[in-house]
Amino acid sequence: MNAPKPLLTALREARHVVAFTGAGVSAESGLSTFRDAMTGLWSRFDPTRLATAEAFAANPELVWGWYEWRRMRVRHAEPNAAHRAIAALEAKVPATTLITQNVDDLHERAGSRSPIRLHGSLFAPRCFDCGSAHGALADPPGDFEDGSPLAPPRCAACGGFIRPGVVWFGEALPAEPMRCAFEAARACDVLLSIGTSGAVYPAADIPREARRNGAVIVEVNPNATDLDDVADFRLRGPAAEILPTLLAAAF
Ligand code: BJW
Ligand code: ZN
Repeated sequence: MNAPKPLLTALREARHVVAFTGAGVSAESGLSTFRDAMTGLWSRFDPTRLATAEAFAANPELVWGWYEWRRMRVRHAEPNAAHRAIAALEAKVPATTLITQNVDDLHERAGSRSPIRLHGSLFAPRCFDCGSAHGALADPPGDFEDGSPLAPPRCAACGGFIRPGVVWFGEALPAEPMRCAFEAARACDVLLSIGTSGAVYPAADIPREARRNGAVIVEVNPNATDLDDVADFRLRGPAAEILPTLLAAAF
């Protein structure tokens, strides 16, 4: 990839950079995205129909089993060159803010300091009824098969079911991360939108807010997205190839 010169200049002159990431940044670590084709046992399920409080209330074992399967996949995945390039960018440009929609921990494992998490984490379970935080999860039993239903643990405080600490459809995003994310969007000179379809709101408003405030928007994605219209530069390709090349050329 030959990065356009004006893009390299914008990156070099930027005082504040935002990296805004979605599931595509973890695709090359072997983790499934949401809106690309799903494979395997769970291909017959629509993830959006598992990612709601109503789905959990109706069938906690089904939803908990799906999230435990995903948590296990993340535990066995490794950060890729895109996660590492973002961590290296934080080292080069201290005023870099990483905002992620992802619920995996690959940014942290690549060395990113403290990503702003908009959609929670697979590793922060809490009570469905009273909200109490639950401790670290034990691995599922040895006979747990990928995708099979699994009874959620019970809350030590009230006996309610423990749920995944993620943000489901219809739920509010966490207030403080949202405030910090929009503040960074308004302050940045360059926003890199990496591996996201831009289909889910309010997160997808972050690049739009940055654009309205004069930032240069750079999209890194092999495919067209709902954010194409706000991007000044559209770099088509896998993040693990494009990002290291781009950042090495810029810095
Ligand atoms: C690569 C690659 C490679 C592949 N390299 N790239 C305004 C308009 C319309 C609807 C709404 C609206 N505002 C709110 C809504 C409703 C709803 C919503 O947005 N619906 C839309 C789908 C229409 N939003 C909500 O419900 C939100 N809550 C809310 O609005 O609350 C209001 C409220 C206020 C006050 C009180 C109460 C309520 C919550 C949204 C929560 C989203 N949660 C999920 C699940 C998290 C848990 C889990 O992981 O299971 O978050 S949904 C899912 O989508 C997940 C992701 O973070 C999110 C974004 O997906 P992402 O990351 O973009 O993935 P994909 O698959 O879409 O895209 C992957 C991209 O990667 C693709 O472009 C590929 O091309 C690319 N790619 N390989 C680089 N190698
Ligand atoms: Zn409880």
